[in-house]
Amino acid sequence: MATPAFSDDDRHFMRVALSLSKRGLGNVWPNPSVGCVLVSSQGMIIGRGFTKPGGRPHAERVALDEAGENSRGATAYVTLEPCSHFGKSPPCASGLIDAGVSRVVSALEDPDGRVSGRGHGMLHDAGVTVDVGLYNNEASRINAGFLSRVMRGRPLVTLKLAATMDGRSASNSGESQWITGARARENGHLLRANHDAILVGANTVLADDPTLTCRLPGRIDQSPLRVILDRKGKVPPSAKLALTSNSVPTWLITTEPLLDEVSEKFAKSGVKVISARCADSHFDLNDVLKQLGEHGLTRVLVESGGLLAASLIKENLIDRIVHFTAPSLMGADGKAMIAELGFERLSHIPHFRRTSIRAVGEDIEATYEKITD
Ligand code: AOF
Ligand code: ZN
Repeated sequence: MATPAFSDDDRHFMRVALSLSKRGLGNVWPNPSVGCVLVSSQGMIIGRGFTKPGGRPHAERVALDEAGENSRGATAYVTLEPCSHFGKSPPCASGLIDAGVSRVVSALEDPDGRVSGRGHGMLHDAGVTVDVGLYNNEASRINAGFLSRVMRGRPLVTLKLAATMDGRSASNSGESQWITGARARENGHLLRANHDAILVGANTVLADDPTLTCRLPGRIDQSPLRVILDRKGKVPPSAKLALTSNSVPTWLITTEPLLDEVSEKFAKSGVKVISARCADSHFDLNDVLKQLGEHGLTRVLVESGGLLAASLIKENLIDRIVHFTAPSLMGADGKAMIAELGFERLSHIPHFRRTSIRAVGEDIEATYEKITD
C-alpha cells in the first residue's frame, strides 16, 4: 500500500496528539497512553483527549465527548489505532463512525490481539478515510512500554543512574545523599511520575529504608507502585515501603518455596506478594519481568543498587538509561554505580545510543537507548 501524503496541518495536529499522549504515561497501565485531537473541516481543534488514569475512558471517547455534535465531518488524529473490541466500553472505532468523523489519521497499528488492524478496518468499511503511519516512530517511542508488554510480554525497563564524573554513586563509607543537585533530583521525581513502577532489591530497602514516592508539587498523587525483589525473604513488615503500601501499592517478589511464609509475614499490610523463578541462587530476571508484564506493568524504573543493575545489564534487560552526572569526583575508593559485569573484551561490552542530553542545574542528564539492530 502506498504511504499516504500528509499535509503540514496533518503533521501539526498529530504533534499535538502526541504531546497529549505523554500526559497519561505512568497512570494508565496496562493500557497504552493515547492522544486524540478532533479537527473541524475549518481547521479548528474541537476536541482533545488522552487516556484517563487506569486506562479508561480511552482518548477518542474523551475527545468525542468534548466535541459533541461538532464531530460530524471532522478529522481525528490518534496516536494509536482506535480499538475495535467491546471492553468495558464500546469500541472507539464505532464511536468515531457514529459521531460522523470523516477521516482518521493514525500513527500506529495497535498490536493488541483484540485490535491489530481491525480498528482501521472497521473505519474503512464504514466509509471513513483512514491514513496510517504519520509520526509512527515517535508514537512507538512514547508507547514503547505498552508495545513491550504486548509484543515481548514484559515491561520496558529504564535504569536510573546518578553518579560523580568518575561513575561513583556512594562514598566508601556508604554515604550517597546527595550526589546530584536539587534540579536533577526533581527530574528524578518526574521520572517516577511517568513510570508504572519502581524496582529495587531487598538490599536497598534494608540499607536505605526508602519511600520511593513522587514528591514533586502537583504530581504527589502520581507515585508509581513499588516492587521489591526479595529472594531470601529478608524485608521486614516495618520497612517504610510496607508501612505505606495502603496509600502507594507495594509488591514484593520472592521465590516459590518462600511464598507462603512471606505472604503470611505481610498478611496484615497491603503488600502484594508474588513469586518468580530462581536459577543458581539468583532470580531468573527474565521470569521476574514476565511476571510484572503479566500483572499489567508497561514501564518499570530501576532505582536499585549496583548489584541488581549489573544483573539486569548482564541479562540484556535494560532498554533505556537515564544518567545524571554531578560535577564531582570520588576516585576508585568510591562505590561504583554498577557492580562487576565480567566482560573481558571491549567487543563484548553493551552499547547504548544517546537520545538526549541537557544541563539540569549543575548536573548533566543524558538519556540512552539500547541498540537493538
Ligand atoms: C484506544 N484508545 O486511549 C486506549 C486504547 O480494557 P480496555 O477495554 O480499556 O481495552 C484496552 C485495550 O484498548 C488496550 O490493550 C489497547 O489495545 C487499547 N487501548 N485504545 O482506542 C485508547 N488506551
Ligand atoms: Zn478505544
